[in-house]
Amino acid sequence: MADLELKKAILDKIKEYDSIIIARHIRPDGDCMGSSLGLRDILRTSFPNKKIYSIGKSGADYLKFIGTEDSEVSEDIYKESLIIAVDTSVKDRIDNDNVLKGKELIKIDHHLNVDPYGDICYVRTDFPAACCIIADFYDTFKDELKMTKDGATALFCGMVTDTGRFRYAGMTKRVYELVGMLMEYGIDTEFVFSNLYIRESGALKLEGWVLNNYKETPNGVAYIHLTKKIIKKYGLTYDDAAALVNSLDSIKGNLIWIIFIDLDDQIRVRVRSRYVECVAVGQKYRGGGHPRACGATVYNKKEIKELVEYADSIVKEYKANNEGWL
Ligand SMILES: [Mn+2]
Repeated sequence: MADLELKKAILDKIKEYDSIIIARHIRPDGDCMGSSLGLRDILRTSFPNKKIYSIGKSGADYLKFIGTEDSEVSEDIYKESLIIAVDTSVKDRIDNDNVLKGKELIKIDHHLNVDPYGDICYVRTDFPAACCIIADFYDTFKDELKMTKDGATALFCGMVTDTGRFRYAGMTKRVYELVGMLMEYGIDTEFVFSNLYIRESGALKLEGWVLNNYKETPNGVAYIHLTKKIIKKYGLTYDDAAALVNSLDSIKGNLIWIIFIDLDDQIRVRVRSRYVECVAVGQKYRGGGHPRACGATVYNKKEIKELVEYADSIVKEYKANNEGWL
C-alpha cells in the first residue's frame, strides 16, 4: 500500500473504535514515550468521546515531564480495543502483556521491519524517530485532527532524543518541517532541554570515569565496560548506564563506539557510529536496530573481545575505502 493509503487506513481504524490503547517498547526512551503520549494527546483532543489509553509497564522517571501513562485497564477493555504499538520493532518487545488480547493491532515504527506484525503495519525507516511518523500523520490529516501544546511537546521531545538533539544523519528537510509545525503549538524548548540535559552529580562523575577509562582499538573503536562493581559504586540505574554510550560519541578517529553494561545474567551492548554503519555488529550478537545505532547481548569477556574486534574490522575496511571521515 502506498504511504497515504496506509495512513488513511490507520485513521479509518481510529475512527472505527470507541476505545484505543497505545503501547510501546520495554525500557522506554524519549521517542517511545513521546510517540505514545503525543498520539494519545492527538486522539483525545480530536475524538473527545473515545476512550484513549497509553499503557506500559516499566516507566522512566526522567521523562515524566512530558506526561504520565494511564494505569492498567481490565481485559474486557482490551478485547474491544484497537491497539496501536509505537516505536517497537519486534512484537515481543511491547511492554504490555495484554496487547495480544486487543481486537486489532497496528504497528507504527521507524526501525528496520524485521517483524512485520499487526493487522496494519506502518513502518517508515526514512524517519529518525517514531515521533516524526506521528507528527507526519497528524500533519497529513490536520484538517480533521487536533493537538495541544502538551502533545506537541511530547512529540518534540522524542524527535530531540532520537536524533541526538537534531545532530544525526536522519535529519531531513521533512523532519525540520515537522519540528516547525510542532513549534506552532508554543513548545517551551528551554523547559524540554533543561529536563533532558539536567544530570545527577553521580552520573556526571561516572562520565568522568568513562572518559578516563575507555579503550580504543587500532582502527578506531572506542569502548567501555560498565561492570557490576562500577554500576554499584556509582549507584546507576540501567537507564543512567545506557545513556553513557553518548559520552564516547565525539572522539576523533573513533567511528564506532560501544558500551557494555553488566546485567544479572547477561551483558547488554549499545553500539553507535558515524560515517560507517554498525548494525552488522548488533545483528551478529543477538540484536539489531538502526544502521548507526543498535543493541546486542553478549555473555562473557571473550564475547566482548570478539565483538570489539569485529567492530574494529568494520572501521578498518571503511577507512581503507573512504575519505573525509573525522
Ligand atoms: Mn525510536
